[in-house]
Amino acid sequence: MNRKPIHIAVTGAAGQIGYSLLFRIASGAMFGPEQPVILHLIEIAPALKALNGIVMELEDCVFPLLDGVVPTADLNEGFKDVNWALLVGGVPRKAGMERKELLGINGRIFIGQGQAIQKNAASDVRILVVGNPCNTNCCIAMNNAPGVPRSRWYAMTKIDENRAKIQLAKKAGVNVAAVTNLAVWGNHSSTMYPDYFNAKIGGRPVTDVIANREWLEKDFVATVQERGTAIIEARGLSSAASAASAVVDTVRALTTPTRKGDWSSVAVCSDGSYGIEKGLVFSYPVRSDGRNHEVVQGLSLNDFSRAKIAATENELKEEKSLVAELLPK
Ligand code: NAX
Repeated sequence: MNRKPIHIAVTGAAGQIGYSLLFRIASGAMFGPEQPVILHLIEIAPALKALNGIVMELEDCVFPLLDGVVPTADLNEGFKDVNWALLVGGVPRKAGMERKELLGINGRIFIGQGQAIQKNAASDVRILVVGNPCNTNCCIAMNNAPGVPRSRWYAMTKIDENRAKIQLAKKAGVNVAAVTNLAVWGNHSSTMYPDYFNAKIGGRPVTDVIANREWLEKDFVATVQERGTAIIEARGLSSAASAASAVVDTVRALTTPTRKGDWSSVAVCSDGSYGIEKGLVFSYPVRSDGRNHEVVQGLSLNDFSRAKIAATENELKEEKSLVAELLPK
């Protein structure tokens, strides 16, 4: 094991997602069993005490792949020489807080983080934004770091893909691994569209295996869109372990070659593919060669899919206009 360690920054490291995510990264789940890692754990000052407890627990796990931990509230130190930045931290929406207010509060956080990444990170840095509203937060950070290529910025919708896959697998009575080609389009919000129309089960179109259009268009789409809320209602807390698992899945999907004929969902900066406004951070079906990604082109979309995709694009346009003052001209 003489590989150079990968430096990974995680913001909001003392939060609930952080508590699941850090241990999976340190165990080798993200970059494989041969790859040492150094974790840069970024928090706000009041959370440093709790973060220190997590550092102690990381030490006590004696992970052989964990080559170092940098706990800090200083963005310059936290993002210094990092190869990956996982931007998880943010302020949760409080009772009575308007969406616009949340966009403004969290949006400002992502200005400083984008600037600090540009100033300090390694030249090959890639960034995955998880903290909500993650597409628009990613758009803000990306626009405040013009020196980092736009192809390196991602926002997480893999959790929605995973939620969609398990619903289809359960309905068809198959193992979830049989479900492939599940694209999530648009915003990571209740408007995102899990595309059953292009998805496959055991290599066959979902619409052949589950010949129940009404279930697919209504129950399935609504269940996936509202899964986060259902988990909050049941658990009293938002999804954290499944979110951390989806972060691991996203980074693996981007750093390993995609299986032939399949794809994975992640939000990237739109280049206008499928007629989506350029510059929006929009979830697409994406393939990777292990280093670079490309948006899968030429998928057919029925009228139902087109209407859903237009709705989620409109929401993203509206979010972007609400934070226009945070985007440098
Ligand atoms: P928690 O509230 O448990 O943790 C958030 C952490 O961020 C806290 O420890 C807080 O101190 C820290 N923080 C706040 N401002 C910060 C700043 N400026 N710099 C660094 N750290 C800061 O939330 P958790 O459940 O861990 O969720 C984190 C974020 O993920 C939330 O925004 C949540 O909405 C979002 N999610 C996104 C998902 C996605 O698929 N994109 C799914 C899961 C999750 O809901």
